[in-house]
Amino acid sequence: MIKAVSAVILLSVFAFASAPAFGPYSWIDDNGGRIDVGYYGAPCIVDWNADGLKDLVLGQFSLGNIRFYANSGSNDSPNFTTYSYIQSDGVNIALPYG
Ligand SMILES: [Ca+2]
Repeated sequence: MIKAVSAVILLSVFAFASAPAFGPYSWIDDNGGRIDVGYYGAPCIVDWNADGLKDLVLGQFSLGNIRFYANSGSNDSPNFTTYSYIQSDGVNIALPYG
């Protein structure tokens, strides 16, 4: 039994052992201007509104708010025009900062 568990763990390690590959960085723009949240920006690419397009969810240091940029382009060529703050019960979610 111990050998079987060890084999499963070892196979799991090999299945996820490949290193991530990163390309060169690029700036993300909205309405032709560079998105800038100051410092300590925390971006996440996720289909937040479940429309099949990957959106940008971006934590910002200032006020600890979280921006949501809906993707109006495609997954291969995303387009972000404006943002709204993610809210809960009509209130902007704010995480501790500073
Ligand atoms: Ca989406």
